[in-house]
Amino acid sequence: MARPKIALIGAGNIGGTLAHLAAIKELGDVVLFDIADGLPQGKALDIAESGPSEGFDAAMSGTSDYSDIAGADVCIVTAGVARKPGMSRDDLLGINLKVMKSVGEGIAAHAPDAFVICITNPLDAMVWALREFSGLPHNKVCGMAGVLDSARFAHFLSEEFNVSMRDVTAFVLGGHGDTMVPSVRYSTVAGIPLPDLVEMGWTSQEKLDAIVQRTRDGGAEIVGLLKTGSAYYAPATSAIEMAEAYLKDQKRVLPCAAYCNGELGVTGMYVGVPTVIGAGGIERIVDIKLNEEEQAGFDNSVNAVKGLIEACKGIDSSLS
Ligand code: A3D
Repeated sequence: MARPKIALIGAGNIGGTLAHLAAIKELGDVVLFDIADGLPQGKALDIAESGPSEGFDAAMSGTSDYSDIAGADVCIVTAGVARKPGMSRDDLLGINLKVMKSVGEGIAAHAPDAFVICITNPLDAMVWALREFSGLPHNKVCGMAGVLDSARFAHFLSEEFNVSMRDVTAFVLGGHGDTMVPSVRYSTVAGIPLPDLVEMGWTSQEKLDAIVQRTRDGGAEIVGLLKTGSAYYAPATSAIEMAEAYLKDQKRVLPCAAYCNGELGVTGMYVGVPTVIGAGGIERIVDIKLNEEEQAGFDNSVNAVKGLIEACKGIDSSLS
């Protein structure tokens, strides 16, 4: 059977890391696409030359021609611009919306059967726009954010409790922005919910609140340290986890930006919710019940995303 084909639209920091991870994990042959002359070709050749040492079988190529993504099984979209210090994700909206239009049209023309994972910020609005521009089915277009935000939360928790990250399950809902909702009640250490761990004296409520806030600010913390761009190792790893779930029909339960049709009280937009990812794409949204406080935080986050979608419609009249 032929290897799956993975198209990476955007060959910058995340795109290059995605290509390297996809190769090392032998998920399929990789095509890097970018408008920057020589960048996708250069990264593809560099990664291919790591093959003999790493011992992977995966073809690598770089291109600026959409016809080369033809028949891709998975497209991961990072095209656009990233944050610099002092910028919010929302500041990227105008520029990246235009990019989503060209990417959406490129995917629709050449890879209409692909499972599409958007990473470009502001995430929840960009994945909505990308779906609108591409016209692909809603279950085949999603956004990566919840896996990353949950991984950040899990990392901070494992440090606080001094336990293996493998035993921490953390869970972040809502839009990928300052209003995201790290769920304390649904996050556990080996199945023990965080509120129980506070009662058991493993940590204090104050420390837990600080970890929740650090999770919300996780992207900005890295932007502040790097000064030239935003995080890319963990974002790429998170998207590869989602792509692998699709390609191997793993039925993974992963939080991601999915199109809601009434689930969690949301209709007609993308927002971070727990989903099941398998060969059918987003096969299911896990319609969990939130308590009053969680629902208020989630609604606030949904409203922030709605505002961004309205702003997109104001910029591009074809979206209204
Ligand atoms: P960067 O290294 O700048 O790469 C972006 C690439 O996109 C560059 O190589 C550009 O040449 C290319 N590009 C620009 N316009 C187009 C176009 N029209 N078609 C094809 N390629 C184009 O950024 P990055 O890889 O660090 O980040 C990419 C995006 O991901 C940014 O929008 C970030 O804000 C976002 N991001 C999201 C998360 C989430 O968790 C959602 C995390 C980190 C970064």
